[in-house]
This record gives sequence, structure tokens and C-alpha cells, in this order.
Amino acid sequence: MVLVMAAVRSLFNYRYSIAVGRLLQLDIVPRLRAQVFDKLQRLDFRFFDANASGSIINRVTSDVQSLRSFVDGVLIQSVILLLSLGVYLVYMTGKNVTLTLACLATTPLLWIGTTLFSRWVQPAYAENRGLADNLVLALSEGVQGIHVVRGFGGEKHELARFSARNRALQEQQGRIFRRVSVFSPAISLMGQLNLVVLLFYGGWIVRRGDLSLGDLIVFAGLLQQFSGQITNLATVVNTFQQSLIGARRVFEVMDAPISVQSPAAAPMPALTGAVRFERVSFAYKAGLPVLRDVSLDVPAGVRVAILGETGAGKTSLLSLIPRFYDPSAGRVLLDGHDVRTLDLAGLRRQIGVVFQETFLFSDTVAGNIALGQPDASRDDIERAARVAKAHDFISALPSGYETRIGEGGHGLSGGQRQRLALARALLLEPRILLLDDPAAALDPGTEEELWEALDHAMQGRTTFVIAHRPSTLRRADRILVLDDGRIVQDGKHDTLLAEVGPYRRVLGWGEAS
Ligand code: DCP
Ligand code: MG
Repeated sequence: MVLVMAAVRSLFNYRYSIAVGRLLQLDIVPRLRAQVFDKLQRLDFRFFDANASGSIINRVTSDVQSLRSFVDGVLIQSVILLLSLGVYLVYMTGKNVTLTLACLATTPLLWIGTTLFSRWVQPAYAENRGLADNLVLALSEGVQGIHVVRGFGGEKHELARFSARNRALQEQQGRIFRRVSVFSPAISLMGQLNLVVLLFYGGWIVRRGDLSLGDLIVFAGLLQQFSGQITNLATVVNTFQQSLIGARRVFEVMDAPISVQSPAAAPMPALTGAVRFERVSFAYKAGLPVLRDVSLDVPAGVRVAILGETGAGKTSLLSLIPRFYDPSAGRVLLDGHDVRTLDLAGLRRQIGVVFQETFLFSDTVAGNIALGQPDASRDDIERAARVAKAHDFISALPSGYETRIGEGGHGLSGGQRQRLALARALLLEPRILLLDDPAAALDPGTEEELWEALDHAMQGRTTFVIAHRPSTLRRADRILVLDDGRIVQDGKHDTLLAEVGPYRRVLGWGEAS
């Protein structure tokens, strides 16, 4: 019998591991991970302003694993635990009811111990995740910022920062480990207390003649098994608290509100590109306005240049047009439609953006240009690249448009990367083009060529360009001067030059006399 039971037990254990492994590793965890990533892709910029990348990475990689430990180490283990406890209890009550009750005398202690432990360990696990986030952040910054680190000889400092966080995490893990190491034997001790109660009380009723010695021995054996299962409870409780924290962190992402939402069944009319700001105010953090009461009316096809000192709100102003953020007051209108009423994806497809800091993916050159339009033909990609003055250097790359560029666009110069970003925006044939300081990466000669090409490509389309070079400003139909979130000057180059105002100062012409 013992042999058969052992064989059956092993077989079940084997089947159990396979089934759980398949269920969790192959299905649930990857599915949850994909869902979290999907949600991240839809979350607006406010979420990313508020959450450090280390924390986001940890939530998608390690915290989703807590679902696995929950199902595996809590759900299934609890079922096994309850079932076996139930079987032992039924068996024991069958032998002797009062003796069974006496043996459960320590249950309240067990309950108190478990509650105290949970209350302590939960914040500790939350703290643990926070420390792990810091460590991942130090790692990713140390790698992504390697150029700056080297350039400023910051290796020692980075290493010290990383080591400190590494140590903090390790020490905190040690503290958790010590508490868990106390909890588990304590639970086991409570189980042994039951045996003491049994021997005293059981011995007494045996002497009274109400129970045979043989039954007492059987009872003691059962109680040993029962206590063994109770000890498992410690592990289950610990795993439960741990996975609870992980799950909370995953669901914080899943439940994070998306403030920039596409309205349901929103219309997407073909835009001509007229942009209107109606008394727009905007703040990243409540109480710290970045744009104040900005009103603006730009007919389609106009080229607007924006200039102003650093931090004036230029990038912020542009970011309201494709709804990277929504204004805190006022409205942004395209062709008379409030942008909040338009289909979000459709809206962004009609707006080409070249950001102040370009980002290229570890993909081919063609793949990077076709980001917004993956089914674009090679001809279209080449045409966009020509306009962006990128075709020549792309053709000179080892595999032309099929050249893979390294992570973050390494292997290309800063100007080349910016031109790829411009080609990416032009490929969309956008009605509105937003260029955040593109000239920073261009020499004056190339800039002149670029503007000529853009004049042609952007015929009849609206362009907003943040620029500080007189050559660019002179070409603009209209110049906005931004100062501390307000439009303080608005007009053409020559007019503004003649005016008293910051335009002359920003351009370095001195104050008008
Ligand atoms: N700001 C913020 N949170 C962000 C971006 C900006 O709090 N995610 C703040 C920093 C500035 C202000 O908003 O004080 C305006 O920032 P902009 O990026 O709009 O400033 P500019 O584009 O005008 O500055 P620059 O010329 O340096 O690009
Ligand atoms: Mg800016």
C-alpha cells in the first residue's frame, strides 16, 4: 500500500507541476505582460511624467510574475492545505470530538501571529519593490547615459550610486528574510503546542479509561500530519503578501486613468490645417501654469515660427495640438473642431511631429522612417527622405535603407538622426507639421536647402517651427514670441524688429532705440 501510495503521489506531483507550469508560464503571465504593455502604450504623457522608468520596467517584468506566485503558491497551495486539513479534521473528530477541539486550542494564537506578520511584512514588501525600482533606474540611466557618464568622468559616482542602491535592496531583503525566518518556526512551534495539549489532556482521558492508548497514539500521529500542514501556512501567507504587493503595482498601471481619451465614434474630417487656440491655459503641475491665456488664430497653409527663451513654453504650446496633453482651460481647435472631439489616432495621423529630442528604434533606417505608416512603399519612404535631406547619407550607409541602426540611433550623427525624424514626419504627408528646433542639427547651408524642400513639400499645409535663427525666422509668415507662457509679440520679422520688445533681445540685436 505504502509503495502504491508513494507512486501515485509522485505521479500526481509530476502532472501538477506540468499543468501549473503550462498554465502560468506559457499563458497567463505573457498575456498579462502584453496587457500591461498595451495599457502603457495608451497611457498619456502625464503618467510617464509621474512614474520613473525603473518602476515601469519592474512592473512589466517582475511584478507580473507575482500573478504566477499567487496562483501557484497561494491559490493552489491553499486548496491543498484546506483539503488536507479538512481530511485530518474529519478523521480526528471521528476518533474523538473533545480531543480534537482541545488540539485546536492554539488556533487563535495562529490567527494572531499570522495577522501580525502580514501587517508587518506587507509594507516591507512594498518598500522592497520601491528599492528594486531605484536599482533598475540606476542601471538604465547608467547605460543610457553612458556618453554623459564617460564625458564627465562620472563612472565612480555612478558605481557608487548603483552600489548604494544595490546594498540598500540587499539589506532590506535581509530584514524581510529574518522576519520570515522567525515567523515560520513560530508557526511550527504553535503546531507543537497542540501536541503538548494532546498529551496532557489525552493522557488524562486515557487514564480515566475513556480512550484506548492505541487510539491516542493514532491521534498523535494524525496531529503531527495536521501540524505539518499548518507549517505550510506560513509559506502561503508570506507568498500571499508578496504577490499582493506585486499585483497592486501591476493593477496600478492597468487602472491608471487615461486623461487624453479618444471620444467614442468620433468623426475625423479631412483637415485643412487651420489652428486656433482659444484662451488656452496649461499646467503640468496644478498651480504652476506654463501657458497663460494664449489665444491664436492660424489659417491653413501658414508657416509660423515660435521663439522665446528656454522654458518659455514653446514645446508645451505645440504639444497641445496633437493632444499630448489637454489644456487646463480653454480650447484648441482644428478647422473649427475642438481637438478633444476628434478621433485621436486620426488626429495624430494628420500631424507630423519632429521632437526636440529624436528617438530612433533599433530597426532598419526604412523601418524607422515608416514608423507612422508601416505599409508605406519604398518610393514613398525615399521621397520623404529626399525632402528631409536624408537620402544622400542613407544611400551611403552599408546597406542603404536596410541598414540596421543600433539602439537609440547610435551609428548616426545627431544631424542625421534628426533628419530621419523629419523624414518620418513628412512620410505621413501631414496637414500640420510641428518642428521643435530642427535647425539645432543643421548647418546653415543645409538648413536653407531644407527650407526650400519643405516649402515645396508643405505647400498649403500649416507648419509650426520653433526656431531662433534669423534665416528661418525671415522665411516665416508669422512669428510668435513667447515669454513665460504668454504670446508677447506676434507679426512678421521686419515688423517685430522695428518694435520695442523681446524679439530684438532674443535675436541679440539689442533693444530698439
Ligand atoms: N515642464 C514641466 N514638465 C514637462 C515639461 C516641461 O514641468 N514634462 C516645465 C518646464 C518649463 C515649462 O514647463 O518651466 C515650459 O517647458 P517647455 O518645454 O514648453 O519650454 P520650451 O520648449 O519653451 O523651452 P526650450 O527652449 O528649452 O525647449
Ligand atoms: Mg522646448
